[in-house]
Amino acid sequence: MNKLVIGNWKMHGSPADLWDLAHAVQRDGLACDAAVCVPFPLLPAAHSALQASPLRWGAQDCSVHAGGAHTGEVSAELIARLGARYVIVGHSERRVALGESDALVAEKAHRVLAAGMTPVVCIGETSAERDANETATVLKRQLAPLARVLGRALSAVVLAYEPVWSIGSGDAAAPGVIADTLGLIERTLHFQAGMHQGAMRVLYGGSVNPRNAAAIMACPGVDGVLVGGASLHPADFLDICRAAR
Ligand code: G2H
Repeated sequence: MNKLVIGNWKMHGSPADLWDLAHAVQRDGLACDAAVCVPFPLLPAAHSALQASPLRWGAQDCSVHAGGAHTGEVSAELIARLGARYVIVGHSERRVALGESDALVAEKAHRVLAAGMTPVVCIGETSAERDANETATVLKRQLAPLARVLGRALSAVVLAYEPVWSIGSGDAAAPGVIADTLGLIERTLHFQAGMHQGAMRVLYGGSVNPRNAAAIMACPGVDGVLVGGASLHPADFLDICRAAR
């Protein structure tokens, strides 16, 4: 399976930035499967700029509700109508700032799948949890509702392991730490959901850049990367995609 590189623009970007990226992809081509997840108001611009491009697009969250009287919410169905293929759910910035629970994240992943898109489910431990040897406990707790809510559909999810201590820090986790933790995730998925190795795509996220991307993507179990800051610069994003080869 091709590696998958997903950009998470967070609360950044503009229609002009999307067109710049589209032109860079048209000029250089894409060396792997890739997508960019943009703020909601940029989804129509992503549709315009990328519809003829191999680069896919997506959102960074969705409502847990399918529709109805939920002021300010955006349903997975509405996102899908704008051509999106991916929706990030459970990013730690939302878990921490908005108190999103493991159960809520699993329900959102279910909504994304029901709307015909791929959920990119983020999991990961804080530095305090790692220091306290609680990484395994935290990851098992985060994964359990996913297995329960999604059942067999779990294999259609893209999982993103993003250690919270690495996000936006400039310090990506060391390849050995990534490989060990992905091994732990794989064993947990086998125990909780009977999943076999390679049954779902697992990405690493946290301070990925053009210099460390090749080493990270060479780690056992890494099927690609979720990229924040470096995805805002087309040249860096495409260099990371090239590192996927
Ligand atoms: C982690 C990552 C993208 P960054 O949040 O999801 O961001 O690459 O800036 O650490």
